[in-house]
Amino acid sequence: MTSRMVAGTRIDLAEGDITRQDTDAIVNAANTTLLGGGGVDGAIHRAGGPSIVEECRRLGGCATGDAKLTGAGRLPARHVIHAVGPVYRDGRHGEAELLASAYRRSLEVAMTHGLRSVAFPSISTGAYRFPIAEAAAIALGTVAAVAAERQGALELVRFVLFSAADFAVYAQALAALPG
Ligand code: AR6
Repeated sequence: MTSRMVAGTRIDLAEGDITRQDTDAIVNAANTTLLGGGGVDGAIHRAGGPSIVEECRRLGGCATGDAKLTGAGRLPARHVIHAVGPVYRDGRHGEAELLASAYRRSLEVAMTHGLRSVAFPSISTGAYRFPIAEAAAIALGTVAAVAAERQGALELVRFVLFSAADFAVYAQALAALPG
């Protein structure tokens, strides 16, 4: 585990499984239907049980770059924030902005509900094929920017990386953050 304080918010990096996190919310790497899928999405719905998809059905989907909140069923977290990252094409279709927006909207949804600790997976870098080094810089840069704007509103933001290789990429991006 690696940690760094940024503007009153602790940013943690951990290697592991997002479904095991006991933060106020965990973030799902969802798709626009919000009706489930593979990867993180499949793992969250499997571990959390059917109440999550039942709630999702009532939300009417979610735009790319946006995020919506549900309960967390049987998961140790209290809430799931379903965020939709972009499918990576060639980097010229607004992918960077949409990825930053997915992180920013997730944090806004958390803060709107008074949630102070949030765990993220590496959104868009699996099935959606976003290059991970660029994605890590966007993810951490966006969290640092929101932490600076909203001093103290977020206690902990944890990135839960699924492999040692992904962890190493995020560790490098965290060390490269200014300040
Ligand atoms: N905990 C943490 N990270 C995980 C876990 C887990 N349990 N499982 C996978 N990862 P992905 P995306 C990593 O594909 O690229 C779904 O079908 C994985 O190794 O889950 O945003 C949705 O329904 C990778 O590094 O999300 C969408 O259709 C990262 O999490 C689509 O996939 C993200 O991989 C979204 O694709």
